[in-house]
Amino acid sequence: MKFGKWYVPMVIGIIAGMVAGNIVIQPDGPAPTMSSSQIASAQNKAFVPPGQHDEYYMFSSGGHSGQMFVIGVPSLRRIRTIPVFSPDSATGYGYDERTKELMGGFSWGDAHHPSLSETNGDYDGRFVFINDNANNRAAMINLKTFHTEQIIGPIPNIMGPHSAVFVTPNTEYFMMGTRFSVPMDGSYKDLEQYKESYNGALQAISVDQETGHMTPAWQLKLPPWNFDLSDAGKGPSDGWAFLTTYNTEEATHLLEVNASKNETDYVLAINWKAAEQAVKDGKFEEVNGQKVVDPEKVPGIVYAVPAAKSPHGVDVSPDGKYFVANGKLSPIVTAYDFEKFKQAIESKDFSDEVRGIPVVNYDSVKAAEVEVGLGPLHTQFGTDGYAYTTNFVESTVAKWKIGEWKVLDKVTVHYSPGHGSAAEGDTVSPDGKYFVALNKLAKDRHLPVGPSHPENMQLVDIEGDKMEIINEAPIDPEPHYAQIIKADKINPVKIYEKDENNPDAIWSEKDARIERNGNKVTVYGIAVRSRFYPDEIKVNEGDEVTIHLTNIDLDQDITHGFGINLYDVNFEVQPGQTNTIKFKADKPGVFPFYCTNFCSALHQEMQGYMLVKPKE
Ligand code: RUQ
Ligand code: CUA
Repeated sequence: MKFGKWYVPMVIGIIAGMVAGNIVIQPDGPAPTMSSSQIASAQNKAFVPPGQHDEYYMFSSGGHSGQMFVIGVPSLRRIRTIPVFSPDSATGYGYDERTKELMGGFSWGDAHHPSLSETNGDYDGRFVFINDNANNRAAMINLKTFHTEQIIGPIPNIMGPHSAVFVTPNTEYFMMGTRFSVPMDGSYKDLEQYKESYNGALQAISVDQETGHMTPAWQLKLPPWNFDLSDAGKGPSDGWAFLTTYNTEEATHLLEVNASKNETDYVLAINWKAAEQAVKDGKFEEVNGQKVVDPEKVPGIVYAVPAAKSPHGVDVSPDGKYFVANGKLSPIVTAYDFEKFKQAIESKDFSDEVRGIPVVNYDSVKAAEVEVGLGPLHTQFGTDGYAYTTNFVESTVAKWKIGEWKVLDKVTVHYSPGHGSAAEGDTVSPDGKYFVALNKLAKDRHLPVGPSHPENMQLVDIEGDKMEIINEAPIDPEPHYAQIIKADKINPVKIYEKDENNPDAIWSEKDARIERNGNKVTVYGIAVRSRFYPDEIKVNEGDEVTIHLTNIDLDQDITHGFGINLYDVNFEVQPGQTNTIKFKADKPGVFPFYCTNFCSALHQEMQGYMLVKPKE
């Protein structure tokens, strides 16, 4: 393969840029970046008047907050935070029994890439999935309720599933590639044994089409490299997944230098239908209860395609004909022609083999190298083959076009964009119109709030020839990726259906009661504007208390909370919902409980007493 030598000095500059950033903070706030006519036009396009709804939902990862943010586009208003991997005292997430169990003993997660469910390659508005890079988990949020319904993991044999989650076009699976390599069986091995005893992995998760429930399906054993991002093929490339690699140097220390030595790393192209078949044919090994396929022993599943220098994102074009690797340490985006890739593997047009994986001849499959700018990380698509790449180092978004393979426009963003998200921009039919740059640094863009600043989202109008920034908003750490879906594709329920079969629920105050069985006390309670039944709960010190609470206000947005003073207990019941909390009455005394969620003019009266009788 021939990557020109011209970019080598640039790479050194890029590495320096990655470290230092290229931003000078203005002591008195930012220099004006818009003229008054630009401001007027931006106001027209991005303003959503009070009482009107946004045209799109954006589902954004909350990064190491562990949560998911729901944001309106174009207003960029944050509408909701959905608790996923971290507790949320406001909603009682992580406190009530259901969500405590979901969290599985962890108190945080590192959410990176949301993925909306798809039908025929288009978002269908049923579910959204997200990975936890820290604890090898994935979560499913049901978009009927906007509640996290399932979390799976920690999944054995994988470590740091960063290149996740990206659903296949009919949500059959999503794939999770690992950022870290470890001894796959979970054993202890010294780092000196890295090359022989450590491995990366790809985890396929299958999805139940009715419920959205996730099941670990199979795993691929991969070389001890770092796998960064992935994307699923579509159309002609359906059945394939693409995965970027870095640290093919297999370094274990000072990766900043030692993982940047090779001129090329790879995109791995994975024939997941072949992997599925291998599992059906029994060509796997069972490791910690997981089905592990070793591509060295089962050829035809994994191929490597050279890519310039530690590529970051990999993105499949809407028509599925190209996959593009974003250079990160090289100022190019490389587009590969999927048809040529298939021909190359059929005719065994390989230039090399690495760890038993055939390396496809770069020049045979490359469609183009697009010089997009410094530090390209991710690409999203618009209509008619337009593509938008975020350049981290130079703080720009570059617009280019499939087929023309050259930059047509650039807009400066503030500052250092990671991912970008275009309206339905990774589906088979992107909408164009909006692109949100998810900038890692805000620096001087908002009122200063101490040494650390929020992240910064900027809305770019991509309808015309020239891109234009028309809105921006600060956001808590940390949107990695986000997906933007047309609002009318999502139809949330207004209340929880009354579930007469739930043994924990009661629907009339006449059924409210406290049952005792030895030292176990069970409360069947009701929350209704503006009282609790019962409003006196008398227990003995040391009792195990279970409270089932049903909100019988079948009325949209009338949520009640239930907090007990000094008992570290708070949870909520949404309209029609039954929730359960368990705790030990280990402190004797008198403890008021009260509704924590403002629900009516008599909300302040919505209270009661828990009396904990001391041990004799
Ligand atoms: S990564 S800034 Cu966690 Cu998605 Cu590219
Ligand atoms: Cu119920 Cu406030």
